[in-house]
Amino acid sequence: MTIKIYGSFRSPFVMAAGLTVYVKDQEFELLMTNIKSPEYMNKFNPFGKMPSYQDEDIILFESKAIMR
Ligand SMILES: N[C@@H](CCC(=O)N[C@@H](CS)C(=O)NCC(=O)O)C(=O)O
Repeated sequence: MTIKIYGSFRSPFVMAAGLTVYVKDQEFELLMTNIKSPEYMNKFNPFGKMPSYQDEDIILFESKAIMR
């Protein structure tokens, strides 16, 4: 399954997370969603911020955590 990053490259935090995945030669999809929706906040990021990261059942938020 391809890694999914939720957010927009207009955000420097999303760009940093995306670039980190890219330089590690991992394919990823960039997906935009309503980051304030209950579905997003319950599953991906309780703060309603981007980016969030999904690799199968691993879900991360906070760009610095994603980049590590
Ligand atoms: N500490 C967070 C900051 C994320 C953040 O502030 N993202 C902004 C975009 S640059 C955001 O989601 N803003 C929407 C909002 O706060 O409503 C991280 O590093 O991921």
